[in-house]
Amino acid sequence: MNTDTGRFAFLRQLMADGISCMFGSPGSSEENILDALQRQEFKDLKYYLAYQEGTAVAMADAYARPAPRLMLDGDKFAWRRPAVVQLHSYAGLANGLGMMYYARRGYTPMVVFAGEAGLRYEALDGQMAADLVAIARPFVKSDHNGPCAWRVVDQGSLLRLLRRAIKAAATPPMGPVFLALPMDVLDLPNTEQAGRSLPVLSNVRTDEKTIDEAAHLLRDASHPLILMGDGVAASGAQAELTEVAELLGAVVWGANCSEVNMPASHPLFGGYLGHMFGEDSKAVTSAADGVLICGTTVLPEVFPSVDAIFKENCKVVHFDLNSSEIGKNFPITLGALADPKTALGMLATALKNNMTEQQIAEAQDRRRARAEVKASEWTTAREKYNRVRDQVPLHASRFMSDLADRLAKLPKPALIFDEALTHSPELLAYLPHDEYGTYFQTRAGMLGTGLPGALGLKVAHPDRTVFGFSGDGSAMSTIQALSTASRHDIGAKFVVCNNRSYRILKYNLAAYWDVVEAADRSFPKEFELDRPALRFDQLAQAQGVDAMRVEEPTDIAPALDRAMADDRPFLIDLVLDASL
Ligand SMILES: Cc1ncc(C[n+]2csc(CCOP(=O)(O)OP(=O)(O)O)c2C)c(N)n1
Ligand SMILES: [Mg+2]
Repeated sequence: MNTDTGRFAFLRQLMADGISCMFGSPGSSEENILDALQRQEFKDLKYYLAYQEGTAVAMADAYARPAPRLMLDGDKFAWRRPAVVQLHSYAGLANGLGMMYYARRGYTPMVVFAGEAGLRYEALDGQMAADLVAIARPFVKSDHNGPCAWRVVDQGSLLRLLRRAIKAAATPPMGPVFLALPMDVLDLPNTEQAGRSLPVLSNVRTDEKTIDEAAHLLRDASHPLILMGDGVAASGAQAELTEVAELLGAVVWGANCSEVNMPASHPLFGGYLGHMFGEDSKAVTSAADGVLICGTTVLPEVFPSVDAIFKENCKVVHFDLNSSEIGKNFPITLGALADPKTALGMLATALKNNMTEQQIAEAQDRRRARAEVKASEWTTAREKYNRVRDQVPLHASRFMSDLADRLAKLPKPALIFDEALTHSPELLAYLPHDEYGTYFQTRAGMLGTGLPGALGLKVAHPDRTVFGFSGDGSAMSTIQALSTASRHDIGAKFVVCNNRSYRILKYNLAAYWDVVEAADRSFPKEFELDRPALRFDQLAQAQGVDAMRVEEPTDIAPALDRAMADDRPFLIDLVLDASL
């Protein structure tokens, strides 16, 4: 067999870039690649089979999010390898699009490719013929030249385009990119040399004058605020952000924030602004007179505020690697294209050099006051949770508290994927995420990320304990991820928060009723998931994943014993109180 054709070159290029696995769901138009993958030469390139495309992309997203920067032989600097996803023609690609959007909003480095029957069939409009690049375009990362989606039409440019895809995905601001691969192009001889792709070094530095101006604007604020997002984690700038917050005595709120961008236990971490209502966020943003925005979009709710979110004369500074987010929706005072890590480090130095004694004292007072507020909020919450400790149906806080006791005994913090949705506040209360790269939330309003998300994290960190939380509604949309877990023996632990409803939709509708002053306030029956009564333990067992149902406080310990006993996948069907 001629192993010098494109399909082999394609896989060699992935290996030359240090890519060690891909996630996918194959079809006939990718069969030549799957066939090539069987060769001994590619034994270190592992293929994780997903049973639906959404789960493939969501797994890949979670796999890539905690990926470290790697400096392999031949690299000029350390960079994050993108996750690779194989989808099937238009049908598989279309199924994966929602999760690609989700990856884009989180700056996940990802190369998605799909096969086509072949260029020779172009005029025949055969079954499955579709313009894959056009389908992918709205869902991939864009750079100055437009959406990063390409089709390989000549065998001489297969590796050129693959390396371009890898480069684009891995160059900050990172994101998913797409490549269409006609089968016949991959079956032609390929003489391109596989070699290391070259992402663009993007530790963009802004000048001292701009930093000094930012320091000047911010140090004068008496109510400083920081809005942060996943661009901070992508740049590895958490320590620098925390230092700036401490210097300013500024409360930090997450916006489009689904990772550990700052330790959650820190007195100055305020929480998340939420992804639904701009008016809720405005209560926080409009109280500030000096705002630093870093690594995020302002503001990303489903129903954002159309009117000004900052008060008049508020000084607003924005540092970002994504220039299109700077000053996008609301006017700012100063904005600069800058890598968050570098800019925040420089800003911390400028603040240390320039803050007056009085400004330092005031910042410390704000920090102390905030610590007291946070401690008292936690005392109130704990009292509330203690009152419902033994109730049946279970309150989520009881399970989270018992789980936190177990996880505290681990030598290294567990990794958590949080799609607990309406039960996420209880999770966050008992399992505050402090270590960078240990906590990941769903984002961009995407449903169904919890189960595949736990899998992606466990593939990335096989040596760590991984817990993935999902709502019951959410779990139903990607339940087949459990088959991937048992097939590949990926030892993630899953917790389905089974409240027999789309509970979040009820909260959101109640908020809408307030806006429209509705008289009739009964919830649509479509928000109830009680018929059929879903047994997630049985759905897991049917896919080869061991499981237990937890209904009462006394069920929790045996379930956690089983979950923690070995490194095999395990699911807990957690039956919870559904009241609002
Ligand atoms: C792919 C997708 N489908 C539908 C929705 C709309 N949606 C958002 S939250 C939600 C219900 C979530 O229910 P569940 O997972 O049970 O969590 P709970 O609200 O009960 O905590 C739905 C249907 C969405 N955001 N994304
Ligand atoms: Mg639910």
